[in-house]
Amino acid sequence: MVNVGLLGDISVGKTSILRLFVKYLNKGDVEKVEGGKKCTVVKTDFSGEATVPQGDKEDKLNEKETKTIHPNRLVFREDEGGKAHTIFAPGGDRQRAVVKMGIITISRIATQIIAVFSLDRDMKTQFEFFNDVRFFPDSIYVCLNKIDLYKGDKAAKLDEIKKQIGDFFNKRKIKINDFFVTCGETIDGFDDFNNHVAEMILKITTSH
Ligand SMILES: Nc1nc2c(ncn2[C@@H]2O[C@H](COP(=O)(O)OP(=O)(O)OP(=O)(O)O)[C@@H](O)[C@H]2O)c(=O)[nH]1
Ligand SMILES: [Mg+2]
Repeated sequence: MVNVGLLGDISVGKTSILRLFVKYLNKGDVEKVEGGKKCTVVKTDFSGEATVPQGDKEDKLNEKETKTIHPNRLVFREDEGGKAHTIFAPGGDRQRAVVKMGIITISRIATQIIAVFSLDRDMKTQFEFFNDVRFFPDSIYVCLNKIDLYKGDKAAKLDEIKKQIGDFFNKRKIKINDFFVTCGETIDGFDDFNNHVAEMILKITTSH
């Protein structure tokens, strides 16, 4: 049994990634991806998702409809062998005490961490989020999300961003096991990057 925590700054796409994986499980698509296998949803809990009040939409990051207050959760089972795994996706708005409590709780109980970054905005504030997280395993996984919104010379710039992230965590004596480049929304032409979401979660849960 693996407990995975999806951690990252506000609106990087943690909940979208979890919802997309649930869709892959429900539609049986999880068998079709690289390293795919038959798995079944045991339980989902997205009740910690709250509608963003109009008044809170003053900045660009809050233009979305919902934000996570209490951690979202998925429990699924590998059909063969019957192992169950739990994925937690707490909110990213660490200025709110109740959200921050979720982040701290999940960072303590997760045996594997996926640090999620969005490729559509500055890395600095996204790093600041992780300065507040005190409990980390010795090694983590990194997800670079919103590849569809990433402009510019992809290969070269992605290497530079991976290096920055590696340096940031290595300074804290945290090793990076692997990077995954994903798209958390279903957008034409980005199916492969949707698949990467399922491949990432399967790889992390079924390899431990
Ligand atoms: N274009 C694009 N949009 C995405 C992608 N992933 C997520 N989004 C959008 O980004 C916004 C934020 O997504 P969420 O999944 O709520 O982000 P979050 O990290 O869970 O946010 P908090 O829990 O509130 O911190 C939503 O409007 C999503 O539709 C992606 O890969 N590409
Ligand atoms: Mg969320």
